Amino acid sequence: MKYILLFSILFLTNLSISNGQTNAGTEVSTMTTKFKVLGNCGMCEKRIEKAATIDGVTVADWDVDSKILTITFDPAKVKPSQVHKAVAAAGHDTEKVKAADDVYANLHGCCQYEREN
Ligand SMILES: [Cu+2]
Repeated sequence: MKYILLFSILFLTNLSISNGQTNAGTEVSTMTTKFKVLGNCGMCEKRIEKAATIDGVTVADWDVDSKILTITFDPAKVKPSQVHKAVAAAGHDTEKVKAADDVYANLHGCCQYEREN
């Protein structure tokens, strides 16, 4: 009986150590989200994607037809709300954050999209 108990303890100990080792690897996990950003053309696309690529954002892709911005980001480094702010600061209204009127007014003529209220 003693031996069985000792063996069980050793077995359980080994098991937990090997589990600890398999979990020790550091993986960077990213998340992807989409939201609407207003804009018109290819120039807007470049401006929006550049503005959205702040620290922690690995991919930013805006679609001119659907007006949807897709971002892939590291949630440990950046929150989507920060990307909304960065895009709005470049002159483009997002679902959550509106660009300042003077920044919008300074956009190239063809980029002055119709604003929603
Ligand atoms: Cu444009």
